[in-house]
Amino acid sequence: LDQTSHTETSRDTDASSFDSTAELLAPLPDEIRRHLYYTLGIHENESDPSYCYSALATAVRDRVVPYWRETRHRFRESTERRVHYLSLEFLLGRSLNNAVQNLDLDAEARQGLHQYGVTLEEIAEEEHDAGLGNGGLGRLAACFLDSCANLKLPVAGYGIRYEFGMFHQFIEDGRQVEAPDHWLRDGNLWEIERPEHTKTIKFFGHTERCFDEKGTPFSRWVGTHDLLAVPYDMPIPGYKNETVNTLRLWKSEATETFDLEEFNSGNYPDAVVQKNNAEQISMVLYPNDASENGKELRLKQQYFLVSASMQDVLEKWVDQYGEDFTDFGRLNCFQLNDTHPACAVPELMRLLMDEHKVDWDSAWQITTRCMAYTNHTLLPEALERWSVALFSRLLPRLLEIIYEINERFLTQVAKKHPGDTELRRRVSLIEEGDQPHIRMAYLSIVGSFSVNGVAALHTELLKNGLFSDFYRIWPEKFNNKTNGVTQRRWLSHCNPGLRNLLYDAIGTEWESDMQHMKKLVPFADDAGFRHKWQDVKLQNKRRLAEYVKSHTGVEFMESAMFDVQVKRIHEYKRQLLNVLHVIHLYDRISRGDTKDMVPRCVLIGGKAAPGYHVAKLIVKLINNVASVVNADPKTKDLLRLVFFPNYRVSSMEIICPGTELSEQISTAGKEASGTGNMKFMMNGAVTIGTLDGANIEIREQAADENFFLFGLDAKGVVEAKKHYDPNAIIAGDADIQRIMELLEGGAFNQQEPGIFDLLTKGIRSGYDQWLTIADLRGYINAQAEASKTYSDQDKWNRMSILNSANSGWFSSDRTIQQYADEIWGAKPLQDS
Ligand code: B1N
Repeated sequence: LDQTSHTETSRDTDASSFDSTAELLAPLPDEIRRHLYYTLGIHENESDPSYCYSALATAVRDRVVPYWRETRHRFRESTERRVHYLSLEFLLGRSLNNAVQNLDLDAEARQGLHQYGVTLEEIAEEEHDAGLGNGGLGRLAACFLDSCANLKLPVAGYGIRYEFGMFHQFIEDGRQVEAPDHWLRDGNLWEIERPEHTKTIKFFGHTERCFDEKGTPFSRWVGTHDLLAVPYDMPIPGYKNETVNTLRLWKSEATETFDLEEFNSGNYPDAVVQKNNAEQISMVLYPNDASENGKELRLKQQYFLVSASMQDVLEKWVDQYGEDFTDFGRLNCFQLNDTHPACAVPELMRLLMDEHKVDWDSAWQITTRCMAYTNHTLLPEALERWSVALFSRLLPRLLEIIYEINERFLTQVAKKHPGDTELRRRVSLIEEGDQPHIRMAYLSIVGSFSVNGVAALHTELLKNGLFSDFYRIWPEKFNNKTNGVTQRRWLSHCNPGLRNLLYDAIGTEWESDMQHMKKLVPFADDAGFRHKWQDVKLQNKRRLAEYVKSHTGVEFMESAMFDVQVKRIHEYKRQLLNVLHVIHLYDRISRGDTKDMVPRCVLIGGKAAPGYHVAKLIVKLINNVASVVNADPKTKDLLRLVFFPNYRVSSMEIICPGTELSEQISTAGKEASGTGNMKFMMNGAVTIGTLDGANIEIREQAADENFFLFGLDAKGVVEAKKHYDPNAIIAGDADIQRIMELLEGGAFNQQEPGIFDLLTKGIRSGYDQWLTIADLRGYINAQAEASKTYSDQDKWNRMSILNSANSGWFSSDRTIQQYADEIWGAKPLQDS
């Protein structure tokens, strides 16, 4: 035992019976005052919202800490299986309200703030979003941690403490402009630095072949450039259950000896620059959602996270069990959030063999017993491949191990399928060619005991498409875990009006067990209840309209249907299809075809990857169409379009409660799951969507008549591509023809001719991968159906209630229970 872990252990043992510290704390209002005075040094009458935020957050954190220490103690003492969720992204959003809600401190917090003349809502706005993720994949990791804590599961998250999270999006002249997101500028009250658990990470250098006393050969990785990984822990409080789990985020720093040579040679400035190089690794989140980037720094980030986290887990193991790794695989599980942490496979092999003298066969047995891989995308451009050349320079020892894994795997394949060299070429971990590449997905499959997709359709497409060779080799590895979202943030917290209505109607159990939402079904037939339901929606629409007005200047009419599409901007998600429909409505209004037209307010929001030119052009188009539509007096009371800037977790908390129609219109077979679709459903929005990702399951749960379906299915898409002729469809459909005439005639870019040609040419191309025109007629018709339904408000409210009532399946508690039962074999931590 080294000194630090020893003291750590004995300190924890001392604290075994639940701590009296909690009882030392005064009532929350007094604690807020105390922190204002003593922690912040502020006089009562100098307090402003930002001081109040700090005082309340610190007081709430003090309440979290004893549970946190207690949970960590139980985690360390437990002899059950532990799970480590490895992810390059955790899109947490804000923490204050989450902690207040989960520790049941709402009333006390409001009472405490009262004397300073601020509300909880106002001061919550002071907190910067923790935007350490791009979109669905990162937010899923955050929802999963919340559910693990709710279920008292022994799960720790491991990620990177990016200095800069997801960029801030401004719109200038209709175009996206990026600005850095320095979320840590005002400090982060929700983290505790743990320098005593710092790890050393190696890069570069080379390997040497050596022999031990018995003459057995082994490899040594030498001549490396080392840097430090310093952990910062964030608390993940469970819902009113005295459990607080940990998210450990690593920050990179230079070692003290890092620059010794430079210093000694008198090159002080260069030495300081070297230090900066080390700190670069955790500097910024790569803003590419579901697209490849292949940059050296990104691979460094991946290995940095993986190596620090694996060392951390192994160190705790050795503390508890010594150098005997027999049960390591049985008692540990690493869930890989996509292939981004796939280096975990060779890194665990390396640590076991090189640092702990475990032989290859035992190390491989242990590794494949504890790795589990989740795939999140079928898009070819998002499948990670790293060039062998880069890998051999940066991580030479890992490359050696990957080659050996591959050789043994291919030998095994050859034995099973003798003579099938084509199969061996297809499944090889190395893609051969001028520049050979490592296929990270294949490495993850070979090294894991479980491979899962994130929605039923997605998993089927993995088994029978992308990974079919591997499915034939190991059918037992493959399984589905349909995504979910936490109802604590995405219903209870963000929609207090609906929460209170639900409390009155069906009680409170749904907050920790969403199966209870089913009790709401009979209320759909209760006219009085439907009325209350509609009233809550109206209040939420007003809140959203104010939010839109203050951020864009555009007025939403409260009686209009609120039609929303918020998600990353990507061609496959087809924001373009949405715009084409808006242009269609605008065209009808222009022609005076407004009989029975249902007023609509359309909101589109999301970020485009900075290097994704077409996505950025789509943003510009949305803004230009919005300018023309909103400025035309004829659209008054009938149609509004806005592009909502800087869409993020905290904006979704206001957007989803006020949404009536949820746009989930990706080309079938392309959206692995989607999770925004689930948040909208919980909040009573009705979906207009394709048979893609989790939409299919949403429609099954809500029933067909409560979902507006259109478009080709995944099979139909493959079929249609063989003879796709968009120009023929356009020519044969007068509405679509007029849409294209408006677009191509420059109606939305009079001052900037030609700027949208790339988009219109794409739409007209027989090679348009996203089949925009193929689905447009169906989409327009489904939209008309939605409008018609909306004009019967009673019918609409029924659909809305039934969507919410049947959304229980999409709780991440259900998803996590399935991970725990079917993959991890994890059980709740026992109360002490
Ligand atoms: O993961 C979500 C799914 O609900 C979405 O359908 C899916 O698109 C999303 C590389 C990704 N897949 N792949 C990514 C993110 C960042 C990156 O650098 C790929 N994100 C998804 C949750 O399952």
